[in-house]
Amino acid sequence: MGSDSDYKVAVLGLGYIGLPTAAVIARTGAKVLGIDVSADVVATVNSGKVHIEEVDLDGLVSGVVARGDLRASLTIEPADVFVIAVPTPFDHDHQPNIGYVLRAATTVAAALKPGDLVVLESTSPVGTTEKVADLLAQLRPDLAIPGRSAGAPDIAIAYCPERVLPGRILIELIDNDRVIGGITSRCARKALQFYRRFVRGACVTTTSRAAEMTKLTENAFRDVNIAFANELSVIADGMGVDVWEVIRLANRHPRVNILSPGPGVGGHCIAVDPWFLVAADPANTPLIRTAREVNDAKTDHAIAKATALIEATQGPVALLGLAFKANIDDFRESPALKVASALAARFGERVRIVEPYARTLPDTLAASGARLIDIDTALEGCDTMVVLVDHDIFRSIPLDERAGKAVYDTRGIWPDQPPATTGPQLRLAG
Ligand code: SAJ
Repeated sequence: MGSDSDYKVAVLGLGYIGLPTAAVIARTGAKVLGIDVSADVVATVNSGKVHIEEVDLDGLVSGVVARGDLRASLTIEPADVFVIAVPTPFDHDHQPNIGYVLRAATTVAAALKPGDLVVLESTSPVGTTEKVADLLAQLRPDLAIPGRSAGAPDIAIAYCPERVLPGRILIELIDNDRVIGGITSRCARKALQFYRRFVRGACVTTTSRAAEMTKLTENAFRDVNIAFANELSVIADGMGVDVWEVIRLANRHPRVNILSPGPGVGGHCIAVDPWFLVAADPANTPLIRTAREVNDAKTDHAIAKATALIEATQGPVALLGLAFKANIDDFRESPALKVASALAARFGERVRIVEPYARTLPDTLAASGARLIDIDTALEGCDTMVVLVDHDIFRSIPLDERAGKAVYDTRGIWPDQPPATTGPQLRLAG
């Protein structure tokens, strides 16, 4: 392996996972090459800047680029380890699309040499790492591919899912346990040596198929549990019971731990990955599929409730938050954005958006007449409020500043909010 500065790692895909991963590995002193298909991303990283917001990532990237340990490029170069961290979206019919993974593997094939390790980190349907091995075997018949050629393999191939939480990526990249699945156990051991260089959490080895399914299972577990909370919120709403109080009380049971209802599930992982399990075995995934449907339906429920509130009130309405979850600037697959778009399309200029993590409104929202304002202007000028995201800045607003307002709080951040005094009977929870 040589000294650290001879150790070369190529990371394919400089997105939310690839860029932090590349920077963390570069911090260990290895020479890291980040590959991306976007010339803008490559130029940004090479200038020591970042194109995504993540706590502390800007300082880390500027440091490792300045030291010459991280460099970005549009083209592949030889390396000891190739880490694939590209998107795996689903198509319109919820079928997983591994096209980017296979394209990245094709890129890697051109640079492979005996002794190299290829690791797939992208969330993938079970069996994808084996497809990568098949593709490499086809493209590089000169190399002995593990599980595909007789005799000692020339390279190692493994799957190691990322598990980091946006907003805590740099911490969780180091501290979380990692599941490392090899095409063979030798491959898993090779990959284990690589991850031990920068991971403080435990690294556990298994097969590539088990590791792939583990990743999908983790996100499906969370989706099913959020669906339970969302279903409860709708039932409680119909019964006139405060769901947040019920959950707080039920969670006092030593073996009950209910998650939080909200306006639906967003982001690029939990709302997507369970479909990979459903697509693989539609007949045996009624629970996982239903959870997805319950969480998507909760967004429609939130739109209907907010619509009823806004129709029953007058004047400007403040919608608090657009991000897919608290304290981040990521609006991908955001249920808050979906609710805001539906309300802005219907109520146009009455709608004011408060989103401290946005500098401007997305075009469709702006075109409908909605305006971006700050939280103080909203508190002064809006008697109707819909809480869509539980950003800390909203949570910390004391009761005396929101007393007398008509509020629909989809996140339960203001448990002390009294019922609205004007208009029809307005319920707060759900
Ligand atoms: N949400 C609720 N109620 C809750 C918890 C979350 O409505 O009680 C909503 C959030 O508001 C958000 C969505 O669910 O819209 C997802 O947020 P999240 O914080 O649960 O998860 P992500 O998407 O930010 O990150 C998840 C994590 N997976 C798990 O916790 C099992 C993370 O560890 C993964 O690395 C990431 O998916 C991924 O990349 O797969």
